Amino acid sequence: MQRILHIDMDAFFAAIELKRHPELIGEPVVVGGRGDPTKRGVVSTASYEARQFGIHSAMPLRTALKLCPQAVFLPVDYKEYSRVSEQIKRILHEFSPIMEDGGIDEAYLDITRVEQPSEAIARGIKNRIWSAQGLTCSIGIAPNKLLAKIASDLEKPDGLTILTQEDVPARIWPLPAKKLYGVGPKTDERLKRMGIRTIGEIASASRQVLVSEFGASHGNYLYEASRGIDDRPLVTNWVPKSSSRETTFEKDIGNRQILAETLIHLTDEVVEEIRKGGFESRTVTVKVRFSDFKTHTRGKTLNEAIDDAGIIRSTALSCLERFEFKKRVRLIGIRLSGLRIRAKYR
Ligand code: TTP
Ligand code: MG
Repeated sequence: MQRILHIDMDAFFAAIELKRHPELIGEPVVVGGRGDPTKRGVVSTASYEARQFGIHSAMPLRTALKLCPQAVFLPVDYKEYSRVSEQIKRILHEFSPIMEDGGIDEAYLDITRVEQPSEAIARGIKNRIWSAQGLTCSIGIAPNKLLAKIASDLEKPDGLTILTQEDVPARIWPLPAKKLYGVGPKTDERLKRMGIRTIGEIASASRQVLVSEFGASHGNYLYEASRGIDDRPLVTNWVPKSSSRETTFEKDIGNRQILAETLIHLTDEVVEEIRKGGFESRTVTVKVRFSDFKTHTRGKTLNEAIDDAGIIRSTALSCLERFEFKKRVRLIGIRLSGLRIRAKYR
């Protein structure tokens, strides 16, 4: 039996903003556009406090302002949210390398072969994300992607829901039809006209009726999905943007041998990191900060991605050769980028 975990961060953009503005914790907070509710723009997300006023994603900021004039409006800082997202994905990837990136704040992990009970894995993930990022998430674990995603949404925020196939009638069937992946507004409308409002009511329709109404492909899908049946595999598409290490010397260094040895040491660490993740890299970049704080990089892109420590070491050393060492060095670093999933894991 497969075990699929779906994770979705709670009020993601708003939660990140609250870390920067802790004085706003408990207030209705809306993140959207440039943060000016009198200007054009839509709500990206709202804190759970703001949601109580009826504010939700994709609503015009002006409407949100009318619903809750005392709400605090903040601009979208997509760069920061992507950075945090990347950190979270790195954490998740350590729990299982079979991971599908589901968007900025969600992912699926195949934990079938992780030797721990489901609940312990979920608690472990929640604790790691909380201590590393100060953010809460909701996790669903189920025999497939379809049920795992529904499960992660059932007890938001800070939820943890484990579903088995046997839970489908009690936990899934009472839900509105639109909670089923693949039931958009159009399908939902047509279902309503057929007198079908819940997932359970879809499940009680015959395959024949669903196929004649929605066509073979979508009709058969609805028939099976409403029973919690889903055999879509995970698409292991996530790769970190890069892996890097750097170190600042206690005293500025002029000795080339020490620089080379330090670089090799850092290189071995990043190579170990990408190998552990099952990745390989095409681009090696060495960074040097001189005693006057001027920072320069030298890089090389290889013809193909590799994870061979020897070749990456010699590439890094050849990059180091290309600096002019007129001044002493304060910091040295290495970055491996152009990462991809190693052939044998694809
Ligand atoms: P969601 O996971 O849908 O929402 P959320 O994380 O804010 O809240 P929840 O606790 O219900 O999961 O989306 C993740 C982020 O994506 C959200 O913080 C902002 C962004 N987003 C938009 O910018 N526009 C949208 O319409 C939606 C739905 C999300
Ligand atoms: Mg979310």
